[in-house]
Amino acid sequence: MSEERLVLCEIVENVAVLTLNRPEKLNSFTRAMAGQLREYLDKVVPQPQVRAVLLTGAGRAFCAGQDLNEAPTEGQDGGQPDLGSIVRELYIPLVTGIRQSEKPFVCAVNGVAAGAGANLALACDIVVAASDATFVQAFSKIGLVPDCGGTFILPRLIGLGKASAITMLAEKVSADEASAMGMIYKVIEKTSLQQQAFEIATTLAKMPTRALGLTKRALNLSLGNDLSSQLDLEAMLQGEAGRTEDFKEGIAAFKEKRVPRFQGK
Ligand code: T3D
Repeated sequence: MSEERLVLCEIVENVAVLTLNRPEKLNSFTRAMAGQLREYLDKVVPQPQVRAVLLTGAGRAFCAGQDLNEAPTEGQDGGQPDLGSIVRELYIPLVTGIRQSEKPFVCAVNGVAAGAGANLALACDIVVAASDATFVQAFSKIGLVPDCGGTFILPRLIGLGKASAITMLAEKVSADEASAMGMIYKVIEKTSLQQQAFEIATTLAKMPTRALGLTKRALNLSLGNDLSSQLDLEAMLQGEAGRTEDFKEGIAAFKEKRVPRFQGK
């Protein structure tokens, strides 16, 4: 990993706190920054001590998407650029890393989230935003299409009509509007965003991690399943959850009328 810490990572109370850290460029993604985030997703998040992840940004923005100074307008041979290969190499691993991780991800959107930055936030399981944060599907303004799963998740979160409008018009959507249309979980007063987002993450980190992971798997697969397949999947996952230590602890705590002490096993 390079010397410059473009993404900060610390583990606090079983929460991996990942902070995008190029505040002077609104945490826009360079190749190096995407690489560092990917390394944390691959190497830190799977560690057993990590039972939840909090993703946020340093400074006044969450993330302004691709660093446009690094976006090629021509190929290495002077021909056409291949943005598809950049998306495959840099961004697809980040979104799949978040969605396929069986750890819960909280995103604290601390300011503007634009382009790939907006859709990376929406790939997280629980998205909270500061009262002055905004979401911009900025792609159409520069002649591009939404990536990072925006065309997948947005119609599912807010419906085709609103998804069409915000991706085509590329207008700023306020945190309140995003919450009202179901794009995010909730809006939090700016001054308490980080504390409240961390509280959500630590709450998740104390819960039965395996059950949360299996819940995430079920929700992911529901997006492509019919009811019958989903009911079968739930039965299969319930079987798996029922074999965890945390299930035994949950039942014991219920019977003993005490707070459960889940170990994430
Ligand atoms: O390789 C590929 O290109 C394919 C992958 C594409 C994925 C994508 O994410 S495409 C979408 C890329 N993102 C954008 O188009 C957003 C561009 N930025 C903006 O529209 C605005 O900056 C914001 C709406 C995000 C915020 O506006 P505002 O007024 O709050 O801030 P600002 O003054 O525009 O920006 C502050 C600084 O950040 C400024 O630098 P300076 O002049 O102070 O030195 C600005 O240039 C810089 N900055 C903002 N966004 C980016 C950026 N620098 C590089 N890349 C950016 N994306």
